[in-house]
Amino acid sequence: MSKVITLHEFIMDRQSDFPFATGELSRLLSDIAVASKIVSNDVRRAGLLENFLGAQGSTNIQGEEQQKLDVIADNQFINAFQTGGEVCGIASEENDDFMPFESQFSKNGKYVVLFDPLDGSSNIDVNVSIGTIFSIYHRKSEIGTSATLEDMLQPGDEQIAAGYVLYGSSTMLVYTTGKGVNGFTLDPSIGEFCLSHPDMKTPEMGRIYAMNEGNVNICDPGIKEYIEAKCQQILEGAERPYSGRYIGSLVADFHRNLIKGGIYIYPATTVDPEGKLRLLYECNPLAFIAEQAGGLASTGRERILSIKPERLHQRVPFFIGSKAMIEQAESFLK
Ligand code: AHM
Ligand code: MG
Repeated sequence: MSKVITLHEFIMDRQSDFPFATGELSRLLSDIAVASKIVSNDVRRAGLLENFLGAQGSTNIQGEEQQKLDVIADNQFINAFQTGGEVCGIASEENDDFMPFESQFSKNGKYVVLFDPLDGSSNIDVNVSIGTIFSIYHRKSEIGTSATLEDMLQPGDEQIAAGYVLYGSSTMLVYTTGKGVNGFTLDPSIGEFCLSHPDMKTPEMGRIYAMNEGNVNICDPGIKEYIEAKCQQILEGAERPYSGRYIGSLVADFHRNLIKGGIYIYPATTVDPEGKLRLLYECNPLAFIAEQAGGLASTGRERILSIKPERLHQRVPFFIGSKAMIEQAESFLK
């Protein structure tokens, strides 16, 4: 029987990949793992707990209705970052503005974290997979001072680490620090994330496409052409067309495609002219993971990780997945 490697052991082993590492990033990743175990527990029991399911009765800055679990998860992660000491401020999809942590303890933190505490919230009440997405940067502002907006608005290429937690049929944490992608499955019997998917690589070409096809007539006609020509035809050498698979939960759709190969598309539409997904909390972290696994992420015209963000809640059109499929889709937009 091979030895079980826990996330904690793995993070500690990998610390030596970074010369002069002080252990703060390792502690921050461990804090995220602990918070996500608590959120996983909440998600697993939500139907049994009072005040866990349903709408909170408030909307976030993007005008979307917040679910109770969105807010519970948001508070759980903020608490982990605020008490950990490695983070000087955060920005979350659920909060209007970024949040500098004002204690001197936190002001001495080196990092900022941008995150979506619970993505796919329309799936919460119907027991379908949801996820947490996070992105970590070195601060730009001086250590010892308050975090600034400039700390938050860094291009995705500057990410130090990024990852997601998928609350699916099992709970998984997948992350990268720019040296490949590794996945860990939560073993509920011991309460530990254990290495289950070492050095994840995504197939160069897949046979799955994921898009809310209700949008196909209100987006760039090139997307409809791509789907009709490349996904819905029996192409030479194949027995059937590609499979359409859309959960409407980005982490779950992305994770499936990462493993099996595929493309995920959320385009700009006449309803959402900039796209729906948020550059800082959703697109950048997943783009970092996709590229580290050999895939690609773009707006259809521009590489996601090269974009210089202008606003905290900026949205972008999003194409992510297997390299050959993204390139093919992009060729229909030119
Ligand atoms: P959320 O952050 O409010 O949960 O919205 C993001 C979600 C993604 O998980 C998913 O891929 C997409 O929105 C689904 O949107 P739609 O229902 O328009 O297809
Ligand atoms: Mg989201």
